[in-house]
Amino acid sequence: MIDSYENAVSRYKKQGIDVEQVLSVLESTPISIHCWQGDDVGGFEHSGAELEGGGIQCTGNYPGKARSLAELRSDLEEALSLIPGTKKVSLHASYGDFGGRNVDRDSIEPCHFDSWIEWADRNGVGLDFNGTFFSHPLAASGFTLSSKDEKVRSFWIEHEKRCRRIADYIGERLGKPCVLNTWIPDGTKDYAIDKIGYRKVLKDSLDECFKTSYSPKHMKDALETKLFGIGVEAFTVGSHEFYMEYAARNEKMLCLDMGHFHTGEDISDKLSSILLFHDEVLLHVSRPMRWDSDHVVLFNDSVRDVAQALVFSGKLGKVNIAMDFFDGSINRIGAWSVGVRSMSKAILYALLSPVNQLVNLEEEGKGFEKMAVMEKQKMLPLGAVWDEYCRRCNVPVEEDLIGAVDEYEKKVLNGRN
Ligand code: RNT
Ligand code: ZN
Repeated sequence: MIDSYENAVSRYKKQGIDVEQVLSVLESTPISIHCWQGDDVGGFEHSGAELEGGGIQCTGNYPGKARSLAELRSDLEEALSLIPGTKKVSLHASYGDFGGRNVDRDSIEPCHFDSWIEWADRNGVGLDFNGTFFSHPLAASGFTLSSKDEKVRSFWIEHEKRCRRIADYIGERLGKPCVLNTWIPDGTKDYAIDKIGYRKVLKDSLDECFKTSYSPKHMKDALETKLFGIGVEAFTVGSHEFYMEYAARNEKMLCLDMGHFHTGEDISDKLSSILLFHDEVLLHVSRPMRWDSDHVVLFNDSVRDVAQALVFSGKLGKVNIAMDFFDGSINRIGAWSVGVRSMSKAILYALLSPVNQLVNLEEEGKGFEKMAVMEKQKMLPLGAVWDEYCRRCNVPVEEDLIGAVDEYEKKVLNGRN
């Protein structure tokens, strides 16, 4: 085993790559793991209204779904033990610790997240946060922050303001910035006429929400753009262009979700443009299949291209990498582990690229040679480096992953039905 790692180190060294240094960059690059893969984006509000109001769909009913905060935390701990490197956990507002009480979205408080902060501290992870603008009766009209109904709009403004205060509180208590992502499902199924009207309402709502400023040491706002959703085919208020402009003019971070563009669009290509003008970006790593289907992420070409875009632009440290997928049809801990590990493999692959050599060949106009070097990289022993990384991080190597997930299923998940 060690032999094959040493052999890999010397093969990469010949390409001018220092594998040890690559592993230390990889290990210190945080990946934010979304809590919502554990319970199919249900949340634990006990309001009985979880499924009303739409906005998000998760399909599949594989047994063993987390039914409480305690179960979700136990599942997350298991997933954390299978994923190498520095980790954060991304929470939705609907996952607060409400102690069995009905706490509506316009009444959530920082104290509802105290037990998560303590949990995160114990588990050595940071926390990120998300406002929950879906699965609620006041989201049923298809509009939240862009609603023309003042009652609906002010309810969601209050929610967003509270989310910002909570994110600030989390970041301050954990001593690491908490990224607050805002995604709203607003839009229409069929052609909308007053598009500019809805967008003006959204702009005004955001202006109102962002009146309070918080230290970026504690919290950072991100705005997630989207093309369309099921039931919102014709018009999405918070489109890519809308948020590009809003974020640029108001110094907010953009959130790019890999499932939120036309299927033929190259997400990786967007990053170097955005990162030239924005200091940071939030990435939602996902695997869209024909639409924004949120399939479990794999180490496929588009994820590899995204990782390379970050490394090639020298902006890896400026990108908040977060996962966003949910599959209820397979073992959910397995989904987390494969999905997050795939992103980590992609970053490793990108870090092992001979960037300087490739840039030189490009500048010399040596197109064939550049292509040949990129193809050669595909044949180098990436797997041996990955295995060694997993061993050092004390997580299962590929061969042992299924066994570890199965064991937890037998020991814990099967007892839930
Ligand atoms: C929806 C967005 C959003 C959600 C999560 C649950 O299309 O991608 O990020 O998936 O907030
Ligand atoms: Zn997303």
